[in-house]
Amino acid sequence: MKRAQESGKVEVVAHDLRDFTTDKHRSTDDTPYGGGAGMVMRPGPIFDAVEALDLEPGSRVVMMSPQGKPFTQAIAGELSAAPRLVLLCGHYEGFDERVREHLATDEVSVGDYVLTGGELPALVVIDAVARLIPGVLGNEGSHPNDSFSDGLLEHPHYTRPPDFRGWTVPDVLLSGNHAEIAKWRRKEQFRRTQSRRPDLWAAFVPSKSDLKILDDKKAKRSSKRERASDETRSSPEELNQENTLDASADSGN
Ligand code: JCQ
Repeated sequence: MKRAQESGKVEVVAHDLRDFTTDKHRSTDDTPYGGGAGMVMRPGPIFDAVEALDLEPGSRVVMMSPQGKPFTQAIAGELSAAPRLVLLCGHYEGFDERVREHLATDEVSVGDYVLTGGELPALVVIDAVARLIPGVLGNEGSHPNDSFSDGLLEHPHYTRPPDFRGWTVPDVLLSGNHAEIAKWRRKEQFRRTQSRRPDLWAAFVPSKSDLKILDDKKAKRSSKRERASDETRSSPEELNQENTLDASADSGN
């Protein structure tokens, strides 16, 4: 991000909503109409701050909020096309509804948890969007190896040494057989995504060559089951060790 800003490809400016207040206490929040606990971000300072930016057409005004639409790689790509992004960082119970209705073009959430303010979510959005700007990542142009570029999680990666404390790199990766390596990696992507992200797996549309690999996996799985039942050692746990928070626990199926 530092280099991106120094290169002039990205400019990040923070604005203080208090600079757009007029009362003695410079308050950006107030009590909610209708009563109840907590405070609400006043609309005046937010509208004044955004209007002072004199935005070009196509700019986006994005509210950071747990009520927003889940922020995804696809949204990052869409936002990266805008001439300017304004990220509204709320605190307290949130924004006056008129900000949502008459100022914001988007409302995004970076996850199902509540933070004290929208600043950290805004940094997440800035980082995800900035790296899509040509010349910001070392890796020019498209990002075909990114997680999510095809809707699947990435395969495992290894580097030297081939044996680290007795934990070895899969033989196929040392084989020099590039077709086998590509197939292994694709299978590992399938395996991880099925196991850890059933939502992504359900939305995944396999290509023709993906279907071949999946068929191959299916055949191997049924012969493995046959061998297992021959030896009467196929507890459900052995065949499905996936119900765990342990990221390394996806089954070999
Ligand atoms: C963003 N996931 C969590 C905190 C209220 C809109 O009002 C509020 C905004 C915040 C900050 O954002 C988050 C968040 N994505 O907490 C409280």
